[in-house]
Amino acid sequence: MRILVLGGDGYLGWPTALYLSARGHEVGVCDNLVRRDYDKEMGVSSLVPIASIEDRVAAWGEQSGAKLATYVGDLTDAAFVHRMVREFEPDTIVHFAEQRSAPYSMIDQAHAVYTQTNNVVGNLNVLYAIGDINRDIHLVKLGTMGEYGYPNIDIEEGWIEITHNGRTDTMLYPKKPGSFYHLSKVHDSHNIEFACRTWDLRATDLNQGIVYGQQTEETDADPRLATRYDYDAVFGTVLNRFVIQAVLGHPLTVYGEGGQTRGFLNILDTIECIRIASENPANRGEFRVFNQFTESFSVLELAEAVKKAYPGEVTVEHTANPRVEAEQHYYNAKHTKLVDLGLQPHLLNETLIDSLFHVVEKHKGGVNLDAIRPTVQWRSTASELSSKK
Ligand code: NAD
Ligand code: USQ
Repeated sequence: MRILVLGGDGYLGWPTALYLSARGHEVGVCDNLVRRDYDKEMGVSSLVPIASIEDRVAAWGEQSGAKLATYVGDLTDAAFVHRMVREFEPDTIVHFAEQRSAPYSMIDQAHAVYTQTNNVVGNLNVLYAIGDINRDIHLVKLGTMGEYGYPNIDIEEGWIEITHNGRTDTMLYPKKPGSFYHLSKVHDSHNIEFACRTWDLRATDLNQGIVYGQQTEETDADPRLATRYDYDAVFGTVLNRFVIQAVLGHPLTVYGEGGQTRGFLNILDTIECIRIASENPANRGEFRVFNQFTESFSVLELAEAVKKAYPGEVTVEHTANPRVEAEQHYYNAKHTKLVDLGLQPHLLNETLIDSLFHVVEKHKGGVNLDAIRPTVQWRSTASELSSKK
């Protein structure tokens, strides 16, 4: 298949592009490299150094003999997106290319507006390009489990049958997300469902849980092929952060009670889920939703797992929760559709946590300790206008 990976320079997009290329697909990568700018803005960099996109692509050519078509450009530029889709002629577009940090979207008004504009407009431009150029293209879109929020009922895979006043219909599952970032994904899902219904497009929305891990067979083959590892309070995700905190002797930063329960998956399962979704496309007109995670844990359970796996002393600290979220709640989310299509999950175990300790040991010299504690407060409405009358 010809597969265009949008966000192909990111934490997940890059290893996915290599994985699909290694399996014989013709792969193109698109990215505007803005993730590298967020690092500068935050005063941090990936724990594991990453090569430039040119060096990455060249290294993959040497390693595999495969050429990755590269498009450096911004999805919010509609003309660029149309040009790229016409030129590459994809069968599948895998769309990772969004601002993906919840704390970043909650910094202040400007960051919230940027996040929603970047994500919603970029996704709309992709939908219009598919609608105009070739409606057979399958869109595989990265959504998030946080779109659903944490309701006191079971979470279905995208759709729910509702009986109300004696009448029954199948509706999109109600959404109650917890940040302006997560909300941008809800807006995307609604736009995609509308486009499938109206223009007869085919799409798979992957409501992905929190990803951990850093190494894949392909990224391990050469240091220039490595993917990012984020540990700071804005872009680092919880398990990756706890691992680095343990190695640095920093207390594990559990927000509040730590009873927040989330779905998780190994990066090895992310790349395989994308392969499965791509090779088994949705039907024309179908808006298909898969919940893409393999296990759920509370934040405190993760902290205990890291503490148990680490050979040295580890302390767990309950810091005031900067977010507005339920710290104790019911959580039962379905996740059978990817398994039905053949996913064989890599579950979290001490060996995996141990391999992450090794990655961190090797690179810990570059850590900015000031970036570990959370600074973004959900309750704040900071804005450039705050100080003006
Ligand atoms: P990332 O920030 O590392 O990668 C996203 C890439 O998209 C970056 O390289 C960035 O430069 C690019 N990008 C952003 N806006 C763009 C634009 N307008 N035009 C072109 N390129 C643009 O993020 P990631 O962790 O790899 O996540 C990828 C996707 O998966 C995101 O959509 C995210 O919401 C979703 N997701 C991630 C996780 C996780 O735990 N990392 C979990 C669930 C869902
Ligand atoms: N948390 C802590 N301590 C920390 C960091 C986080 O207790 O040091 C808690 C948070 O309060 C939250 C949970 O851990 O309850 C998860 O936080 P996170 O930063 O790991 O994940 P989140 O903000 O939800 O976002 C990440 C990705 C995002 C993706 C989402 C999947 O950054 O792109 O969409 O995971 S999900 O959570 O399923 O929506």
